[in-house]
Amino acid sequence: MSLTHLPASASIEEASACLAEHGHVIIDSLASIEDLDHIDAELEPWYDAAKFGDSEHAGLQTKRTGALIARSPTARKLIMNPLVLGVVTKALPYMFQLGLTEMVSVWPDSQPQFLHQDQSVLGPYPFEPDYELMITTIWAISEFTEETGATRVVPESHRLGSMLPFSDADAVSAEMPRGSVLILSGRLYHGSGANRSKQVRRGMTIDFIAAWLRQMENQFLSCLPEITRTLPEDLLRLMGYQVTPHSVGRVGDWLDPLSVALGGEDRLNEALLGT
Ligand SMILES: O=C(O)CCC(=O)C(=O)O
Ligand SMILES: [Fe+2]
Repeated sequence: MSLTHLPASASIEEASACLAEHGHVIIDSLASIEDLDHIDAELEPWYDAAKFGDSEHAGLQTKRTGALIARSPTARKLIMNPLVLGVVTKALPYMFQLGLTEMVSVWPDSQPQFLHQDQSVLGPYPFEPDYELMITTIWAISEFTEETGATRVVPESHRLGSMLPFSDADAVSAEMPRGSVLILSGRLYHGSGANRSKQVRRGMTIDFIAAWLRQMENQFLSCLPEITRTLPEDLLRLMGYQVTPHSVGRVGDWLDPLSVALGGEDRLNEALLGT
């Protein structure tokens, strides 16, 4: 079975239809090579500093670098990509937020990661097989081929339920050129491949989750206040500085977290203590 690719000119409706039907869609060459090179340069100091995973699930030959909003201004641009956000808006219509920003660097001689659903990080709840809570996006910062350890995907597995034991033979490698993005349902089984090449494979994972869920990477503390105050409001809302239509996320006396965050410590003092 082959995976579904669309060109960068695809519409939100086309990409959303593929995601709903197949549980995934790949948008080829959506980001410019220049942006990818900037991301690599901005994150270079953090790449080697990261430790290898301490379990087979995390990947014994895999390094994970988080806090990408704080560390990489160019990553913010990819996070705010209008086509991707349009697709996520359709998949998670009752408001969503960032759940995780993480560069996944799969080093040579790695083992394949076990096939899993990303929504399993939320815990072993009896999730409805048809209800979407999470959309994962994986940007190919380096080239994704079967040899470099491209993410492996079990097509159509998003409606089959949780905790299923898929085998390597069920999975297809998401081969894609640099700058492409693989968009996955949080219910779709997938895992990184074995890197048999000589280069490190870099995939930038950006997860989006329903706005009422707890973030895997706490966005409020993963970005320093002095950086937070320089960010555009739409990115801040995505980080969680927003109130859901049912008023989850408010501060103190029904205040909007965005105004409190942008106002700094003085605004917080005034809002909470009246001083
Ligand atoms: O980087 C990849 O290819 C996928 C990693 C992954 O699925 C995960 O760690 O949850
Ligand atoms: Fe995953």
